[in-house]
Amino acid sequence: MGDIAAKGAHELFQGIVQGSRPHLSRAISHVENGARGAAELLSHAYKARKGALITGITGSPGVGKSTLVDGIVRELRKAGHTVGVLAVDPSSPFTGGAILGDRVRMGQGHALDEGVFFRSLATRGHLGGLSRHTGDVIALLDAFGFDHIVVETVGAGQSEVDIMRYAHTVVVVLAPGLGDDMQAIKAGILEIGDIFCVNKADLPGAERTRRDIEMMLDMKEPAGWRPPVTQAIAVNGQGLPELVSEIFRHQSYLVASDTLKEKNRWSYKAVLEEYLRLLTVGKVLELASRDGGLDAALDDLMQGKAGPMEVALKLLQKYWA
Ligand SMILES: Nc1nc2c(ncn2[C@@H]2O[C@H](COP(=O)(O)OP(=O)(O)O)[C@@H](O)[C@H]2O)c(=O)[nH]1
Ligand SMILES: [Mg+2]
Repeated sequence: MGDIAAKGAHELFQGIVQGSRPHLSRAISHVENGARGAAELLSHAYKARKGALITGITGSPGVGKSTLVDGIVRELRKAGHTVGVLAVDPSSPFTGGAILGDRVRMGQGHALDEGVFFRSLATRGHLGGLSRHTGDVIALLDAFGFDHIVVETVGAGQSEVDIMRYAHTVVVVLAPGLGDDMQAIKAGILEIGDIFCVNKADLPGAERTRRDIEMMLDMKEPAGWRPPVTQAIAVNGQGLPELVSEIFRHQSYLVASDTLKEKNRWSYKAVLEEYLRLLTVGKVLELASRDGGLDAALDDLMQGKAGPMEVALKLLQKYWA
């Protein structure tokens, strides 16, 4: 866990706005490791955000998200846009490190392209699939000046809801023949998708899956935006131009309907919630575990001397000022 002094933070920030990728990489590492000085760096970065369009890609493991992201990046590059890609990986419960597969495999085809930047974040066991630092790293990428930011996240319950708060456009990826996916849809994925993509359309059942989603969308109250259901074969790039054109169409819709601002405000609320949690819960837990206060509180609970509300209030009074 390195420290960056105020001067270091400023220098890193200068490097970022001047387009230095090594500076960007280092800044992300500092943020990920919670280095001292990261708060100052981030404060610069948030103020210098340039307004990248942010697309979230979510869905069950194995549906082809990473492969699709690769194709999306290719299409965005063809259209002349620069892209920052953030893959939020499930962390191993033993080491807390990101699973290496995606880190190595993703982005290989773009290794020499200056207009693309790939990075994975470990989730570090944070509840939901998103790293606690996702919002901060998005701000760094935005300050760097990418036109688009694409975030891939594991589709595991709460994470879909979390990513929705940082993304302007959420693409829910499904694959044919996965009963689980239909379960997931019932569990709320339907609510968060701005675009649905049935990937692996080379496998049997894709059309059926597409129709199932359309039917479920039919049952919803019509709102301003009807999520399109696209099909793709990510491994050979089929359907990718259509998917990317739907992403563009959704982003134009957000601007035209004036909901982009609303979305940005909502995503700042998510960021603020993270910071408030860090300053309150994080601070109390850290201080109380240093001087035995946490152990004492747990003893009280274990021995039935006090209820959780009492104990929590006491901890707040003692450690949070
Ligand atoms: N048949 C088929 N396989 C695909 C397709 N897209 C991805 N895959 C494969 O599905 C597996 C999982 O892909 P990956 O992109 O890692 O999925 P993720 O876990 O959702 O990121 C890999 O072996 C891919 O090669 C597709 O369109 N058709
Ligand atoms: Mg993946």
